[in-house]
Amino acid sequence: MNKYVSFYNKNGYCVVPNFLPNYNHILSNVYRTLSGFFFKKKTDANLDKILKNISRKSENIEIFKNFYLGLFQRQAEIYSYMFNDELLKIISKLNIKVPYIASDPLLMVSGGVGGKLLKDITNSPIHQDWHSMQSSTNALVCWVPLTCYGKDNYSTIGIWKGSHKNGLAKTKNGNRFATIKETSISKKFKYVEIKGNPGDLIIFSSLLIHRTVNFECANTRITCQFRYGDLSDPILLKNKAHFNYNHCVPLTKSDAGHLKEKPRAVLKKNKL
Ligand SMILES: O=C(O)CCC(=O)C(=O)O
Ligand SMILES: [Fe+2]
Repeated sequence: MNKYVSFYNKNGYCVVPNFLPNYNHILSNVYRTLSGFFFKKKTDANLDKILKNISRKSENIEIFKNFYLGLFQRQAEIYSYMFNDELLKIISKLNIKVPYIASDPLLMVSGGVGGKLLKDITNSPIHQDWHSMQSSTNALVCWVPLTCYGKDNYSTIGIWKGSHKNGLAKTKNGNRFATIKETSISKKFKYVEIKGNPGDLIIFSSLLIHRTVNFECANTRITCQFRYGDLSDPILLKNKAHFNYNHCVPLTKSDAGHLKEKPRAVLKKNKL
């Protein structure tokens, strides 16, 4: 473990290979969730095939975007992984003393057919997660790809090694992220694109500068993300216990008038 801690402190990230050997379990649930929702049948077909089938009907594209942002990313099973003992042990070694959940855990689809459907919803520009988390200084992101990343035609993230040490960078407001100009990043920080296998755990500081790296015609990558902050950091009190997370934007324009189908009253009938 110590080698991960010293690598993390120096570089702002570390990779724990093969952290989640049963990643396939989540992955096949994801397939079943998607095909169950759109086709009312559960299949184990591969992700790109399912997504291609979904995109065949043009009306599905909007539904898929809504589904992805509002419901799909919040499947109950993913929440249970936030309390994984091993994960909590590792983040405590990385100096998170009193962990709290700085954002809902997320499933993220990137590249391939999924990336084409979601466009800029899923393509992150150069950023630090701290801007959207506004949590403790030591807050961190655990990233668990359920597919390969950075190889075999799967997208990945590019990071600037050690850039967490410079604190919060200057940004301009983007659509979904506070964005950093590449030219403003010090040349001291070496840029690397990480690659590896499904089930690896990549932990990075919320201050590490990074971005999505997308490959044209790639396969669809899918990643679980867990973000933790530390209640023991005095910065939280200074920020008046502010809680912010605006990454996975919920559906805000709720206009009941657009609903075609309303829940039927079953209460009277069944005398519940
Ligand atoms: O998985 C990715 O492509 C990067 C996502 C990311 O950086 C974020 O959601 O903050
Ligand atoms: Fe990020």
